[in-house]
Amino acid sequence: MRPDGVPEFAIVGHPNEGKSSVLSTLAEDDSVRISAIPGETVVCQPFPVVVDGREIIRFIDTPGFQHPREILHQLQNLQGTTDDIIGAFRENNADKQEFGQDVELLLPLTRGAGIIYVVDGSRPVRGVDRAEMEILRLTGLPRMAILNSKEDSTDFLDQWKEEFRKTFNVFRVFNAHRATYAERIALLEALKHIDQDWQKTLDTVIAAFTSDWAQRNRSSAAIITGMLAECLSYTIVRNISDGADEESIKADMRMRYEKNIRKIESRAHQQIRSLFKHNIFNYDLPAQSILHEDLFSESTWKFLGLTRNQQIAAAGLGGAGIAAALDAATLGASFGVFAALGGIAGAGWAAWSSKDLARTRILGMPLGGRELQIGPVRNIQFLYILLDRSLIYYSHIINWAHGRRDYDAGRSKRDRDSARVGYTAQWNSGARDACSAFFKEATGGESSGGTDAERQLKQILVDQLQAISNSEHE
Ligand SMILES: Nc1nc2c(ncn2[C@@H]2O[C@H](COP(=O)(O)OP(=O)(O)OP(=O)(O)O)[C@@H](O)[C@H]2O)c(=O)[nH]1
Ligand SMILES: [Mg+2]
Repeated sequence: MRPDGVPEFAIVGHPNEGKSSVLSTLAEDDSVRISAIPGETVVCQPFPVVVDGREIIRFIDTPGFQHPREILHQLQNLQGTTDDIIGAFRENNADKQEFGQDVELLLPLTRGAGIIYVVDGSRPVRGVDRAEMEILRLTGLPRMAILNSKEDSTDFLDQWKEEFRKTFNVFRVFNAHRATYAERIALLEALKHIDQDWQKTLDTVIAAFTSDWAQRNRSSAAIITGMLAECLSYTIVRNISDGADEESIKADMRMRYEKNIRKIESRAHQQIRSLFKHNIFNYDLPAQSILHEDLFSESTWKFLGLTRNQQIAAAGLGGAGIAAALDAATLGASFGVFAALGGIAGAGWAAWSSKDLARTRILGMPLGGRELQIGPVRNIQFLYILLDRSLIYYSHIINWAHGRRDYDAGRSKRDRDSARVGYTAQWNSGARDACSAFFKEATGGESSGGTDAERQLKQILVDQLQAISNSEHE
């Protein structure tokens, strides 16, 4: 622990094992330099974690060990001659160029930093690893080992665990590319046990992490409800003169209408992305994600939002007779029912209206032609689709480990064609009532800010977001 009371952890290990990746994920910092070429990190660099303007924990990125056997040998010789063998080693080798990185990486340990030792658990234990672990043991500092497997192989995990037992009182499997929020918290919980003196401070760190996360979820819920209100109430109005080509004007209005709604949605998603500190890299979503489909595509409307029966109920059609009739009418073509209910295929989800301008006068002159309006949204299914897309986006964002710089294809188990993929189909009738009330307000020209319906929907979202955070990703 540092004199300033901020717990400090040095992330150390062999070159190219994933030290910087682990740090990037733990500190939620995508500015950390990561590379497939060993020797990317050459100097120690602190990465503070700041919550509410206060630094609560600090991780130090360090270069990898270059000469672990030689360091160990020197440290063993220094034992008994001084209390500060690390300091003495650094002094003795300060001007030896080949030890430059070794001297550098040991610096935070002279300040009493806790140690997080990172190894790639998908390869076997070697002699140099044992030398490194022995060096760390000789420092006498609180330490934890992390198995970060770069490949899927688990053949060597037991070997590593056995080795760790000799030198570390705490070790964890932690995947820098796939760790979720829940796994980050679990790692911090484990870190508590490296030293009794650190327990209280780390409890404070965990509490700060958790409440910061809850705050981000509340902000996300507000962003989503705001986006919904904006999209649902959105309208475009245009005056058309007598004899104008109404069909092409309508097509043009529809295009602009959809484009602007896409923009409102995408802006909200980007806001969520930066809330979760993904600032630099614009990762691509997994190849099979339904989010690759356009908001207005048939697949989107088929796989997200309310189930067919829920839609029938929401449309007020009710009754087994109607359901059966629809079934018969749409046999073999499940999409048909969405059209029947004013779904995307019928393009009836947005209201068209027109007003005769013949009697409207400006400065005493009668106006000819008509006023055409598209919007607000008419089909409540659209609300659920926007909700599902936001929730799926949120789930990807929070599970994008910051240390991961690309998506490995084919990871997801979620099979888009075998099941519905949205969240809202699971919502109970209380939640759906809140959605209906919110929809009515937003599309009825009433303000949806600060109303009971808005507050209720926000709370439902906060609970849903927390549930997604606590669940295992795909
Ligand atoms: N698939 C996979 N690759 C990983 C993981 N962790 C690290 N890598 C990759 O391994 C390489 C090295 O990662 P770094 O985090 O830069 O490793 P480092 O230990 O900091 O390396 P130096 O700074 O060079 O000592 C990069 O190409 C990473 O993308 C992981 O959990 N899964
Ligand atoms: Mg590095």
